[in-house]
Amino acid sequence: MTTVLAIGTYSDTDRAALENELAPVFANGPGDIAALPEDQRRQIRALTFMGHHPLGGAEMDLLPNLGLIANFGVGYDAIDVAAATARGIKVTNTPDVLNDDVADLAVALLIAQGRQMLPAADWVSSGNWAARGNFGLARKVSGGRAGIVGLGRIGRAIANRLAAFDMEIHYTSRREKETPGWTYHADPVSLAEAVDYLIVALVGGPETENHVSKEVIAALGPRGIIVNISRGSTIDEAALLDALESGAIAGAGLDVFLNEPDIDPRFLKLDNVVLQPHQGSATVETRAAMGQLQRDNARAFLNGDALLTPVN
Ligand code: 8YV
Repeated sequence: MTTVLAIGTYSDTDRAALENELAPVFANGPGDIAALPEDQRRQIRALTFMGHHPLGGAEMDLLPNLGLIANFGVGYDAIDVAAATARGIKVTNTPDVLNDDVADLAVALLIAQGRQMLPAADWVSSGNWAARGNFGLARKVSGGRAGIVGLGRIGRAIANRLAAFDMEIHYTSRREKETPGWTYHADPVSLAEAVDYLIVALVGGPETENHVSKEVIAALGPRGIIVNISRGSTIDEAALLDALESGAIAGAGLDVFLNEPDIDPRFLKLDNVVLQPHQGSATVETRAAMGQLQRDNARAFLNGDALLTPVN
């Protein structure tokens, strides 16, 4: 009897591991649940979920015996956790195992934009270096002032890395935290005024929507670079595009967007950005660890054991 439904586009390795460990029925997205035969839907007790399409109460109601949604990812903003809780459904995620990779990418985006690595690489591959001489000068990143928006697990991993670059660390968070002397700002406008680099590491969801507002972006100023490795929804994207187009800020390094993967075409015309296709956790090692934790949560639930990383 199939008791597990696996939703999402899994890697071949994860798909094989899911088949081996949980023998699930597969579906591409939440929109495909309704098409499963009713007797199969009734058997489902655990759902392994991957992706960013909304999973709400209506979909949960199609699975009357569902007791667990095990998310592949630390961010679970696609899942209506309140609706799950109201139905007695537990939700788990995959925290910590991806902190290093996401923090590495944030630093890479910051340095890539600050040091103009994409245009400089083009300068070499286009033959301009030999034909036209040296590429222009970029800007120094080490020793600069960095503002971390959201000092959770990933924000802290980013701050630790930037501290090793001798950067002055400022942060904003729901509350002041214990740090090795980093400067707390109660609001993001005051944070943006104090720094040159703003690195967004918030959780997604309605609470943080447009947290990096038009005012925050304006406060960062014309030397400012914004890095976002969280969710597209955390920044007022229209205001960000306006600021990048007008030069109100210097540039951005972005891994996340609204409406991924159909991102706003205005991004494609900019020459002051480094864009990534939501790659923060996308290494072989980390994705394997995330998949393992997701399956371990599902198995624990099915065996009646304590969940490893519950969120409700
Ligand atoms: C995604 C992520 O889970 O962990 C997160 O919150 O955004 C990513 O690691 C991954 O892209 C799979 O959808």
